Amino acid sequence: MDTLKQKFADKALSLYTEMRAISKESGDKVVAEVTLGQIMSGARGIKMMQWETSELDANVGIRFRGRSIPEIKQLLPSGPQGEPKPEGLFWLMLTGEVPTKEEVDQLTADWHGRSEVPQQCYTVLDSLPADTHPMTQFTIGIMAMQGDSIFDKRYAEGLSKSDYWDAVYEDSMNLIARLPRVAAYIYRRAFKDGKHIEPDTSLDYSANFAHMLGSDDKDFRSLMRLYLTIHADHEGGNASAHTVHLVASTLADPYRSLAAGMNALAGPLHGLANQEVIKWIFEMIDSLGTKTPSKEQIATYVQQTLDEGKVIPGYGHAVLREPDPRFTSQRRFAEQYIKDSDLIDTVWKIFDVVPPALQALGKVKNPWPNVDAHSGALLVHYGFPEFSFYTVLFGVSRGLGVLAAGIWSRALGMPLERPKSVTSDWIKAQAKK
Ligand code: CMX
Repeated sequence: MDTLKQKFADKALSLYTEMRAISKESGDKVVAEVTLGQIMSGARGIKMMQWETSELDANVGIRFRGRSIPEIKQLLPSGPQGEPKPEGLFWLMLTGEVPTKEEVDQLTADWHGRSEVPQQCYTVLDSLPADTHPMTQFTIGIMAMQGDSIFDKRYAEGLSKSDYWDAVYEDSMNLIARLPRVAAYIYRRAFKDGKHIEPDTSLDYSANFAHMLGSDDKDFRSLMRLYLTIHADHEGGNASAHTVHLVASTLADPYRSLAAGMNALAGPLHGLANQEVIKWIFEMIDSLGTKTPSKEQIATYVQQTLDEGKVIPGYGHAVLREPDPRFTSQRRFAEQYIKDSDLIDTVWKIFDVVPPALQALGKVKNPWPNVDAHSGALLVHYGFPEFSFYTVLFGVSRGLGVLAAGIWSRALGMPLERPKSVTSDWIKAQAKK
């Protein structure tokens, strides 16, 4: 067994035993109450699942195994310019330990060794019109590899419950290794006349992905390291993570559960917001007829968007109540690496204009930017203006978090998820009480 798998197995076994004992001894303990308002507003804040890999604090933002984004940047092994490698984050999420540089290098090599994509995936993708939305291609590409599921095969042969995690681990590692190749294939067929670029396994996970997309710029490689790290996980309740968790709880294999989660990520209120942000900015620039709009012009355009009954993409959050540290880390990256970009200046002006406009509505709980408010402008700067592809980048990263969490779910023996629904009659009756 490789070092990572062995480390995980040791930790998982002891936590499994501990959680079983807690469930037996304290399972009846009341820990929260639920209001009608929470039931009627998308289950906001209701604690109803266990998720090992990260936890979201409304004011601090995401903490991966207790470490905030600034701490992650300090602690994890990094690329040449200091941005953390997502391999290190995956190790941390799975084991709770900060890996050494050697351990991260081993993981990079392991993923390279697993990254061959089966031909049928490319054949299926090639059968789709090249202008099929990249997120649709991505989920189809993932499903086209489902026949390779080790969990599916071993389950059909009669897999013991205690070995579920092992098969899910193998599927998850294979999927994570293959996702950048599938994503790059989709990008090159959709936007670069199908001229594909062979992987370079001398590079780390992120730099190789950047290379296959078509960029060997060292700053873009650093951006990819940061991007793939900060988008990976945002606790379990967000739509993509929760979908993966729910579907996997039926013992659907990681290919099926990840594809389901990617469809959730493709909604404009969730991951697709990263394409919507840049689309909205481009439309604003077109409509105002200037690449350097003033704050006053932006404020007028924001108001017009709100008056049309639309949301301002990249702003607001279901849990966060402060500017998203994932936004802040991208802003710091831009300040460090990018000088004189009209587009990035515009993103910063929007940051000054939108929060007061949303606050003035009197109903928006969080007027601050989320992760999606900045990412597109960075990608455009490095030569990737094809915004319909952006959610695929998010998806490659999200795979790291949800698959790590999925390995934990099977190792801890988590059951089929089945919360209770209620009818409007029940709600009316409760309201009268
Ligand atoms: N622009 C305009 N109105 C907004 C808004 C925004 N950015 N954010 C919230 N509101 C509105 C809501 O639509 C809601 O209006 P109604 O009561 O008329 O339905 C009201 O403010 C209250 O919403 P909330 O409780 O503050 O926010 P929710 O938890 O319901 O929704 C979110 C959160 C993210 C869906 C919402 O803020 C939004 O639509 N943002 C824009 C889309 C976006 O950027 N999504 C990406 C989020 C990050 C991610 O998941 O990837």
